[in-house]
Amino acid sequence: MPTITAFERSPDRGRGLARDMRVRWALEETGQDYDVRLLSFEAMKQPQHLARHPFGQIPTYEDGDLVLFESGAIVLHLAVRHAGSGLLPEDPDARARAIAWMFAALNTVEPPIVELSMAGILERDKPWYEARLRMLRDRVRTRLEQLSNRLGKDEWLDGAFSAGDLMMIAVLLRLRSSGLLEEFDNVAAYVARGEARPAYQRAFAAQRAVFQGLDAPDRN
Ligand code: GTB
Repeated sequence: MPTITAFERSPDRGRGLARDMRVRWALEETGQDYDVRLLSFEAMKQPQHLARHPFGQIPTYEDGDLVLFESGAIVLHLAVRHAGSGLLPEDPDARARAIAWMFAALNTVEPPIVELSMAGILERDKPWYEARLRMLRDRVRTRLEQLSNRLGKDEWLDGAFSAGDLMMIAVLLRLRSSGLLEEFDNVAAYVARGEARPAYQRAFAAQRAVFQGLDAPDRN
């Protein structure tokens, strides 16, 4: 059974914002049971974990001899390995486009979102914070508007739900408390559709159970 790593005490208090959530979601979409190794911040920097993850972070994924880091690489591996799960389309062109959406989520949409949330944590007491906040929120808004234009009235980004949607929605969820998602009705509805998926619900409950000190709920 694969083992992933996650925060022993997630700073988000079980709101599913840390990047193990997207891996848990992909594991659930592909129907895999998995173990979770919970790590303190200190343990993440020890040699045992650095052998799994050169940057001392979570999540990681271990299955037999394979050890992987980077949430995008792990989700892509699961989607390829469990081809029947539908996380990647069979048609080669559609598959390439789904992978492009994964990269877009990680490389184009996530960076301004991370910058915005880091500013809220690290720069709140600076005299220029309000001006910078406005600029960072506008940068995120630009991406949301572009995404909204592309999505239009569609259910998912490119045909059926794929790993591209999983990654995009996991990234967009980091905006939940910003109020920005609500400015774009179709994007907010898209995120809600992702959250409503049973696999997402199981993954969310499992990471929340860690915060609440409970056993993970049974899969069904
Ligand atoms: N590119 C890597 C990936 O996609 O896997 C990035 C991995 C990463 O940033 N991991 C973070 C980590 O291990 C946890 S997810 N940080 C500890 C460290 O670097 O020492 C980032 C995260 C953390 C907490 C919240 N939160 O509480 O809301 C949200 C996101």
